[in-house]
Amino acid sequence: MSDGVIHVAMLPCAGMGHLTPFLRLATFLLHHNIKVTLITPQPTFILHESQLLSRFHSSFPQVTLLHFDAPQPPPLSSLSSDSHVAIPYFQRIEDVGSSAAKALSPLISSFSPPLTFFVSDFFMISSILPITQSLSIPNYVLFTSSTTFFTFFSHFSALSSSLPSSLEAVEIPGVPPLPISSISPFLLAPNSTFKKIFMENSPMVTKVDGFFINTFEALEHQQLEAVKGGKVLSEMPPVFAFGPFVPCEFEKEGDQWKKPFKWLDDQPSGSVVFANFGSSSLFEWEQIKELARGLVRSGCRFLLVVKDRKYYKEEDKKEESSLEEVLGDELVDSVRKKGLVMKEWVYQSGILSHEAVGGFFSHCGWNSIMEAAWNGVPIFGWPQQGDQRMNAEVVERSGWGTWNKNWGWIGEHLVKGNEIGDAISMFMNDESFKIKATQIKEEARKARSVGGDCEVALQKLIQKWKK
Ligand code: BUP
Repeated sequence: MSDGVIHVAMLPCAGMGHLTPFLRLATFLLHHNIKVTLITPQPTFILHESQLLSRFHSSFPQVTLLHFDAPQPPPLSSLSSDSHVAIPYFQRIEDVGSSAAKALSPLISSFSPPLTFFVSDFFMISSILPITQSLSIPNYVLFTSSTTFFTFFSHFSALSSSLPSSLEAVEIPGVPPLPISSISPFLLAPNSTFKKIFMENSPMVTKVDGFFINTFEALEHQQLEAVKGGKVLSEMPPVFAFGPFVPCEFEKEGDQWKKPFKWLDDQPSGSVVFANFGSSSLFEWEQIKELARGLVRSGCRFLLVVKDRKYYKEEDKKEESSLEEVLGDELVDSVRKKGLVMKEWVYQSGILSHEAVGGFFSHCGWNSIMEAAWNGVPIFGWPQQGDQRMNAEVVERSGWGTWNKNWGWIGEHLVKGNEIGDAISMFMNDESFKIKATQIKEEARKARSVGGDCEVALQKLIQKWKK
């Protein structure tokens, strides 16, 4: 530390689900007078990342933005229809890690003021830690998923040899057994890139200076207690629950974010189910049709955001597919009677805060879950990949949502409209989810209030960094 300035460098991996929580954490640190340098790979994985970064920078010009080059995998839009959408993403994680490992040392050793600490991404611990250690810079890691998934991640290398042959569930000390069916098939496969990333990073958990997790006590008390109390791993470094990360103003995109709000403003309070499934859960057209049929059948008002593989061409303005092309004229007509369908990026955290929204039909990405918690919106989960089934469990266990375990991983089978419609109708009419979601919101706000858990934890760290 120099002249009392606390200086952090932060390095998110790829994807909005990683960049967004890094920027929200950066905002939290900036509000506590911590100097922030942000180091990001170029080009970004999707266009929205670079747009979000530039809006963040306009809001906080005092932040130093640095880039390093990382090879860009083929765009999602170029995938053949039988390739899994996650594969280019796994490749991207690997590429960002190895590029960062080459670029970082000269970048950070000359910083002025020198770095007080570094925050890296949990997918890149093995690439970054040797560098920060060689420069004697404390290395904290932002874990961008649930604590539940963290217990699994930190045990992964020990578990992995027994994973495919395990019976029904995996035992992790101090937390409920984890059903094998909740583990991504890519982590059960013998040679996937995703598994390799986990195998490289999971053993490094005990070597870092601490973990920041976007969660809060009332939501994951048992998991946090098990992690912090050394039950999950006896040599666990300090773990700080800094969530829920609060959505920020700079996340609004130009005037475009206003589009669905005009429609939402005309809907009765709590009547709308908002369906959005993340940036990488790209549905086939057949599934999008069933989804639309299901929402019509549910009888609820709905705001549906759809992204198919062509979405990424659209993003690059290479190709557009109209709603009529995807759904057909007849379905478009019935959809328009009750709903609004958007084929573009929306201001999700803002939509979740709109009073017309009474339920969230979600892929259960962790940021999405935390945004729903922040706004007290019940969740019907349709987890598709990665950590999402474990995240859906967190919601179900705490009583503010549910999910259907038979719907499978993305693309495994077609989920029919009648099943979707009946599930959503039951969900939207269940008052118990609403009551519990309101309590979750109160706890979420308390955790982030002045004198709440986050503030107390950060102040303790600031005292430590100042020494
Ligand atoms: Br899609 C979408 N608008 O239209 P998660 C996402 N988001 O603001 P994960 C938007 O992106 P994947 C959109 O609010 C959240 O902060 C959303 O993170 C925002 O998803 C973030 O929910 C997405 O953690 O999957 O697991 O990273 O990358 O598919 O979104």
